[in-house]
Amino acid sequence: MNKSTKTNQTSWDIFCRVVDNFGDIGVCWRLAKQLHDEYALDIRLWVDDLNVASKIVTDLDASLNRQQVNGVEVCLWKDDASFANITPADVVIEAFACELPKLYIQHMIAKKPIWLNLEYLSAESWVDDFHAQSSVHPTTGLRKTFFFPGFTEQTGGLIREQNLIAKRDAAKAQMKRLPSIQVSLFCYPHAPIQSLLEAMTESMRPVECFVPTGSSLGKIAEFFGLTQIKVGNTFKKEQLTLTVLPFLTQAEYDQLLWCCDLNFVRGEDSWIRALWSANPFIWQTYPQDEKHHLKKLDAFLEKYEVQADHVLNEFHHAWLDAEISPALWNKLIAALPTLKTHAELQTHKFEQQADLAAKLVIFTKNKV
Ligand code: TRH
Repeated sequence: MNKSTKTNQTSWDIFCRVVDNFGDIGVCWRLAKQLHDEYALDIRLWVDDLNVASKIVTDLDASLNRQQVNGVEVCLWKDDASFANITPADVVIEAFACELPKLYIQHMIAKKPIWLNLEYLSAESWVDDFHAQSSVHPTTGLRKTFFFPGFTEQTGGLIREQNLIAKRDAAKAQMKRLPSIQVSLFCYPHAPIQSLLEAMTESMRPVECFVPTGSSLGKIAEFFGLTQIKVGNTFKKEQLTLTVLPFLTQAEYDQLLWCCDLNFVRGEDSWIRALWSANPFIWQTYPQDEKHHLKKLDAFLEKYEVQADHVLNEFHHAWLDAEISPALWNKLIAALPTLKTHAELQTHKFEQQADLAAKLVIFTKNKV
């Protein structure tokens, strides 16, 4: 632990509501573990759905209301009444505006912990101004600070464990170059999956596509003229070989991202893991009202220094809002060597900034 990032606020509560899929718990679990591992903090992670959580927190027993997993105390966030005898921690993280239990907030009045709302990640420029702003809670007078992760020094930074880059580089040094293109595919089922697979069959180079099991399997089965496919299945059609993988641990998923020449990712957490892989990736933003996700995409592409006429821009927009043609696929594949150089440069740029956990700890230290 770095001396300058030591904090006296040693007990932290993180509240996580599983809204949808795995991103909410994916981010909260990663952060909880990092705060424990790197800063020796006592972390309680309150989760409202232990069944979903157990997909990410692989050692979790979903039948237990409280348990230690990898040094983090994971607790079921039940009803309000279950917080009657809970003393708040020194720092309280309300992830993604999940709304803390009312009784817990009442206990916070006496304790006055540092109360942070951890926001969703966005590369939009307004984030710089809103990060670390606070407001007074109307009924208790407690101050809540809005902590925005982000891509600039003015924001709360990106989740990145201290040893991640070294681990990635060591793993990459062992990898062999293959004649085919290795692709990982993690996407929402509304993506133009069938057009992508069709384009891959006509690829200028053979493609090996790896799909961790999930909600996109139905469309993939349809593409191969089947009603169902399962983990372990491999299919071949012209230039495309597709294999269905099990749902990986977060650590295994990182390794897949490091191995592949191109990664399709989505949501929030897999997006940033793809960034840290330093390999080219295509990000499918989480769909939002009034197509706000397109603005989020453009804001990111700008921070990632992608010009409007660049194939990465064209491909991202086609993946989000249209279809993938064989010509567009082959244009992307032809550009892979330059895309890789671009990815390495960009990743290196963001690696220079302090990460989210470090910024949270520094913030709490400066508060006392
Ligand atoms: O699953 P996501 O779509 O999650 C979210 C949530 O839907 C959330 O409500 C929304 O607001 C947010 O997106 C933007 O995608 P994400 O964020 O990439 O989370 C997936 C997690 O699953 C991530 O931690 C990586 C992990 N993962 C594995 O551990 N193993 C796997 O095999 C795969 C494919 C992913």
